[in-house]
Amino acid sequence: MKNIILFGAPGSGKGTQSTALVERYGLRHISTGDILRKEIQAQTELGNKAKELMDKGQLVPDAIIIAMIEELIAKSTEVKGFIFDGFPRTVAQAEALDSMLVRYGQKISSLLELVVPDDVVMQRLLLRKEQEGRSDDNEETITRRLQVYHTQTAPIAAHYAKQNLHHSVDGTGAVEEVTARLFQVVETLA
Ligand code: B4P
Repeated sequence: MKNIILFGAPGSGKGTQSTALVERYGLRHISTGDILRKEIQAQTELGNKAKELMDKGQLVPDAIIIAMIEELIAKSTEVKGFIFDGFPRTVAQAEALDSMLVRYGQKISSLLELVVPDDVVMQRLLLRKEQEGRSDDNEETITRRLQVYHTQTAPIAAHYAKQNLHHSVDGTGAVEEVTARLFQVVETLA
């Protein structure tokens, strides 16, 4: 099984590139951002709590996210592997994911980091605000999300580098160019 973490700053192209990876390799896509946005739309208790935090550019508590992922993995039988998009976002989430996978006789195959400078990310997300109107895509919240990324999320790269599972991929340029770079790395994975 291939279990891939697609990693990077907000707006680095995780959601965009997940679609291409899922199509090519038939992996099960798990996007915590998408799951949370569905909860918000359905106005569940979790959704209301998540909206408050997401609109401030903060992370949803680890315990909630970890329980959500555990349930999804338990339900996903007969899959070729997973593509984790936007998860893990803290080292605690990464450690919980590692132990969860061990319980299912699985492990992470690779963490693919999409490297995109902060100013490019800012431009992309402001453009998405115009196109899709996501409430967390305004300048103040994006700045906060980037701070949270650099302090709480970026250390995850070192966690997987220690296991020789970290690969950096240039996330700038056209979507198709980035996809081609990702495919090149995935082809080298066992
Ligand atoms: P996410 O939904 O994960 O949102 P994101 O980080 O902004 O990235 P996304 O995948 O949507 O965007 P993409 O880079 O593809 O998280 C939202 C919030 O949910 C978080 O801030 C947090 O509060 C909460 N949350 C989610 N997961 C959590 C967790 N595990 N723990 C705690 N809290 C969690 O694309 C961005 C834009 O760039 C798009 O418009 C796209 O079209 C464009 N784009 C992509 N590639 C491009 C390219 N090569 N060139 C030009 N534009 C490009």
